[in-house]
Amino acid sequence: MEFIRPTTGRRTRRLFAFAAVAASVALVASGCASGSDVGTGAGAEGDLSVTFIPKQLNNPYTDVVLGGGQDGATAAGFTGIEVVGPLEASASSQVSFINAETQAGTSVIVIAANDPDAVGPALEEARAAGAKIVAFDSDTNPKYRDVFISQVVAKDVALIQVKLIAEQIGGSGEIAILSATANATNQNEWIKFIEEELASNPDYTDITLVAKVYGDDDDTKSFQEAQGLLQAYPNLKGIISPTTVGIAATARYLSTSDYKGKVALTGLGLPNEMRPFVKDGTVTAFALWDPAQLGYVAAFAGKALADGTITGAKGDKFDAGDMGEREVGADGLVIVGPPTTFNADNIDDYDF
Ligand code: RAM
Repeated sequence: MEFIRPTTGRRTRRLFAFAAVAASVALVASGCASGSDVGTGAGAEGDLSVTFIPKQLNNPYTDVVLGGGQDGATAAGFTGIEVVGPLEASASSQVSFINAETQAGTSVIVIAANDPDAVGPALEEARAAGAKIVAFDSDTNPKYRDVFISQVVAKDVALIQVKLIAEQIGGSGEIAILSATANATNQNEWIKFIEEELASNPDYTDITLVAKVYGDDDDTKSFQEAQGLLQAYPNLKGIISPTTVGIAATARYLSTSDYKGKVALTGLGLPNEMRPFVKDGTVTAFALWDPAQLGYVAAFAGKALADGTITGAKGDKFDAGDMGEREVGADGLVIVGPPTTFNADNIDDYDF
């Protein structure tokens, strides 16, 4: 299987990458366990292997991230490339997959943590066996990984969502957050910054956050949580859902309810999933980054760690192929790119 490099502005190539990976992940999900070897196979002396462990496999966002990841891993020169992971994003669901990689002697594990600490002991064992650990999307406790590849500056993710909801509700009223799982590092960091911004920015004095609920990145549960919010808070004016699963499920609920066009919805969504809800007036604007780039840069970071050209120290620089040279910041943090806001004017320019 070939993977096409994510190149900003070349939408058709990206669509192809997404379709290819969606097919591979579908194979994984319907196969016996939750894994697939999509590379040329490791084994020969000196070969480097990488395994991606996303939060969960049955998530369209994950498919796009892994498309970039597998493409980046191929371009970086890994000879064994695998994707394994749980079908739901519970805290300890990734431990058995990490243990299997330790047993297999995998060179690099790239993981989006469902819980910052639950994966810790297993990752420590993997490291003791020689593996390099790249966290991406959702960080582990920093002591358990070499670098964290973050899609954007965490605070910027929070600020853009607060700004969008404030605009959409006219600057005052009750809002709620519909998140993914309660343990997810990325979600909790964004929510912390959202709460801080609401509390400290005078522009948002008249906005009240009344509830935080968790759809667990499960479509049905997210849909039900959205429904529950609207019933429990009759004065609710807006919902922020910083998860692609949550925002799509909430939009689906709103779109056929009396709340359509009356209760605002923003957050982080995939343009292809959100397009119908932007076109039908359920959603005005939402944000995201390019998920394929996240996986792509993570693969190159893993290669640089495995080669020993970086250790994850501040100031380390590594080549990230089409994404250019990247620098490691404080606490092993690597930032990929800026967030984009999608609305009726630009959504048709994106295909992921
Ligand atoms: C969901 C997941 C993921 C997050 C995106 C925005 O798919 O929770 O971790 O980064 O949304």
